[in-house]
Amino acid sequence: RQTRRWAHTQPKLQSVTADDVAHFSKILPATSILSTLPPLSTAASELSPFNNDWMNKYHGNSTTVLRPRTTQEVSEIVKHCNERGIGIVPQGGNTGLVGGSVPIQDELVLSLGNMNKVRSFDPVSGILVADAGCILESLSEYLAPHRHIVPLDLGAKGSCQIGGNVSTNAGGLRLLRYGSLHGSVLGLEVVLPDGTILDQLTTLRKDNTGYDLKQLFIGAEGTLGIVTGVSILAAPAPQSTNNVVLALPKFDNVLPLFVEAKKQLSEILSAFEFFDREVYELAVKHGQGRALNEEDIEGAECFVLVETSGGKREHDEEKLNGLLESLMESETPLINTGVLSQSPSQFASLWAIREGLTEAVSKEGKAYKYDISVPLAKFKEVVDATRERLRSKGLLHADAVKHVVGYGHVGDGNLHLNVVAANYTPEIEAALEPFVYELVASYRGSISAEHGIGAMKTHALHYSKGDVSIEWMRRIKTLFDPRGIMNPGKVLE
Ligand code: FAD
Ligand code: 2HG
Ligand code: ZN
Repeated sequence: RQTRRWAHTQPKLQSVTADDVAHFSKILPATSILSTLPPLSTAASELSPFNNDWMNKYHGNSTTVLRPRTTQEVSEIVKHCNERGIGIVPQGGNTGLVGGSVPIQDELVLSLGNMNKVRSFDPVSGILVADAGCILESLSEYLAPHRHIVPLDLGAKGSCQIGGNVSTNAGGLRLLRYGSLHGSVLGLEVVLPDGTILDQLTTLRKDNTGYDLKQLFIGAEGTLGIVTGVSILAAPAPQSTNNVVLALPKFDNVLPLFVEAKKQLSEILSAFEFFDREVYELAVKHGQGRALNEEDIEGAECFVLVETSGGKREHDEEKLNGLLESLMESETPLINTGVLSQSPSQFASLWAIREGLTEAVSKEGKAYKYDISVPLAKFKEVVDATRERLRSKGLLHADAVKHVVGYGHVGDGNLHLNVVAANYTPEIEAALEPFVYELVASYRGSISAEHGIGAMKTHALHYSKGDVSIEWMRRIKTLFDPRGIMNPGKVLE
């Protein structure tokens, strides 16, 4: 059990009973209900994928999972739960990394997976309207023949849902180019905690008619309502994309390289992703992407994946080759080598290394994940300081902490500090927290750049938010959800 703190501070909630299941059976077909309670008596193992998170770090004890197909069904379920005081955990693809998507105790899980239809797409404006349960990758596949792309991409694309992406305000690999979901989401349909349907599913680029309520639900992690529909501005598919993995002799070169890449590639730079040598080795060990040639990466301390996306192949290649040549020919080269993709499969393979880091880390051991914003220049300092901290506590060895690694979205100032341990233990957690949060706060950084607060960081929110901000967050929560049924124990303690 990770935390039960919320139980002391939140309104008392009710467990789901057999009578509730009977009520849900009037709203949903039996095939949309999993419940260990009679009369269904589903085997607990069938609920296991909904009760345990992607890392197998957070474990809930829900007896009942509902899988509605329509917004109306969601509304009726939520209305009943509100009347009865039953806690609800909205669940998308369950790929979240902060324990937000699984129950803390026995809250009901409302899984959006059956709401998976594209509602409309306008190829002229590029506006896509979809059910919240659409899987991100299926939306990309839907848009491809229309020569558009979702303005969001992440390693979990095969499982995560657009509603989950919106609810976590996921950042990912395209943020550098397309900005955050606060900009590209145009409208939302949300079932509020009393069951009311808030229809803000507009398809307007411009709409200044007072408070922009939808923004509250972007990144709310299911604590204010259930997102059932999303209207999002898709981007025209680039005509030409290239990528290159650059091997750097030392971390200090990352920032000058970023400056140079921005200067020379300007409008075609679409990603600038960093990973250190140690995590690269884990990717190779666990089969993520194709290993780079040994001679290409000899002496490399870290790597940067640069992607370009533009409108004309010759123009883009000329710019990228120009950058590589100038980097190699410089008197004090910033890079040792660059591995440039020469085919679509090499392009995919280079991305597979970067996108596969999370999976590689989880295959290697139990990961403590700190998803932080700190000044770019401090990335290495944070990783090194954390490693030293663990060493000084006698915890840096194969039976405790095996690796301390860093990777992430340099272009967005977002470092993923991962501590890979043999097991989750109180000693390791005590060595890391509040140490990491204090370090981040000392740089006036953010304790969550993209994954959210979930159940993991409710107690640490104050490292990034002042008392006044937290108080107003509480007031907003109480205004929307006075009975505290929506994802209890998440975001706010
Ligand atoms: P879930 O995990 O199911 O839920 C996440 C949170 O949103 C929970 O609090 C849940 O209650 C809430 N929620 C879900 N659906 C709804 C809904 N319809 N209405 C209201 N609340 C809802 N994140 C990044 O930001 N950038 C990355 O690059 C990135 N890469 C990842 C790579 C891997 C391999 C993995 C495993 C995760 C990664 N993540 C990344 C984490 C990221 O937060 C999720 O992948 C994704 O955004 C969550 O979507 P989901 O559908 O899985 O949501
Ligand atoms: C990424 O950027 C994701 O790959 C996951 O946000 C980060 O594994 C992590 O900690
Ligand atoms: Zn990330």
